[in-house]
Amino acid sequence: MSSNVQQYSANEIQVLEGLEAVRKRPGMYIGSTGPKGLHHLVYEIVDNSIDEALAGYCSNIEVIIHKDNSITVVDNGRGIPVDIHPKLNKPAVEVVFTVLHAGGKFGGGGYKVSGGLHGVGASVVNALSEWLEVRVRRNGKEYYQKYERGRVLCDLKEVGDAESTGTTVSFKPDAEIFEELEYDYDTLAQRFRELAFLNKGISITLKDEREEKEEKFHYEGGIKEFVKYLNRNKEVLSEEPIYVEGVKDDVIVEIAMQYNDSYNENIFSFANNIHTPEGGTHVSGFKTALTKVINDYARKYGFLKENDKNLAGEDTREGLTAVISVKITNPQFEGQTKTKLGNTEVRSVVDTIVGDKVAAF
Ligand code: 0RA
Repeated sequence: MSSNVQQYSANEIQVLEGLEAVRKRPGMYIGSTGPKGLHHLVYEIVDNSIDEALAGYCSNIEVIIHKDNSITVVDNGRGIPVDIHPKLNKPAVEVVFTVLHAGGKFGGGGYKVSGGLHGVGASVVNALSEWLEVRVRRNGKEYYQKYERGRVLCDLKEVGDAESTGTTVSFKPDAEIFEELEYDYDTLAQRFRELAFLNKGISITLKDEREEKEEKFHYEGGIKEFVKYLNRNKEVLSEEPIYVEGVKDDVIVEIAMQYNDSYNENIFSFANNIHTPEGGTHVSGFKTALTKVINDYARKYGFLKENDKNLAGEDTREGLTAVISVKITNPQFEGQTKTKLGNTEVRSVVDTIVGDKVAAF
C-alpha cells in the first residue's frame, strides 16, 4: 500500500493535525501522563460502552488487561456504526477514532456519561496509543480497523460474519507518552465496581491475564447496594436503605440513604457517573429537602413541640451514609478540581424529588 498520508484530502489532513495536538500536549486532554492518565484511557473507552448501556442496548462490558499491559474492552451493544459519514466521507467508526471530539457529532441526545469531566473520547485514546484496533459486529458482519499513534493503518474492512452485535477495542498505551505503562488491577476494579453500582443491571467483568485474576461487578440494586457496601462495617439503624428515584425536566435523580450508629456524615455524590467530592447543586438540593422533610415529619408527629427549635441540617445528617446520583444532558463542572456540579436547574429538581418521595417514605 502506498503511504497513507498521500491518500488524505485537505479535510483529513486537518484530522491528523487534530490528533497531533493531543500527542504534543497530552496533559491538556487526559490530565496527566502519569498513572492517572494511563488508567484514564481505559475509562474513556469504557464510558462509550456505558453510554450504549444507558441508551438501552448494552448489558455486558468486559475489560481485559493483557500480559503486555495492553487493554481490550468488549461490549455487546449495537456496534459503532460503520456507514459512511456524509461530510467526512469515511466510516463513522473511523471518524470516532480519528476526529477529536467526534462523539458529539453523532448527537442523538440522551444521557451520555462520556464527554464528562475529561470526557475527551476515543480519538484521544487512539492518539496516545502505540496501536489501537477496533472490531465492530453489526449487520451480521465483523469489521476491523487498526491505527498507530492515531494514524489510520488500514481502511475499515469486513473480516467475517458475526452472529451477535457489539464493539471490541484493544489498545496499547504509547511508551513515548506515558511515564509508566503498568496497569493497577485494584485501581481499575474500584472504578468498575463504582460504575456497576451507579448503572444498575450492567455487568462489568475485569480480567487480568498477568495473574489469571477475574471479577464481575453487577448490582441489580444499583446505588442501594452501594450504600449497603459503604455501611458494610457499620452498625446500621435500618436493614434496608431508603431509595428514591425520579425524572424531572430531563434530569434523572437517584438517591439511596441509610443511617448508621456513628456521628459521621458520608455523602457520595455523582453527576453522569463522575464523583463530585466538592458537591454542588445536587447535594445542596438534597440537604435542603432532607432537612425540611425531617422537620415537617417531627412537627407532624409531635417529636418537635411548638416551642422547640427546628433541627439544624447537620442534625439530620448525623450517621447518614448517602449516595446521590444525577444524570443530565449538559453537566457543568466547577470548583478547584472541577468536581463540583454547577447546573442550577438540578438543585430544585433534586429538592422536589426528595421532598415528595422521602416524605412519602
Ligand atoms: C449506534 C449508534 C451510535 C453509537 C453506537 C451505536 C455505539 C457506540 C459505541 C462505542 C462503544 N461501544 C459502542 N456501541 C455502540 C451513535 C449514536 C449516538 O452517538 O448517540
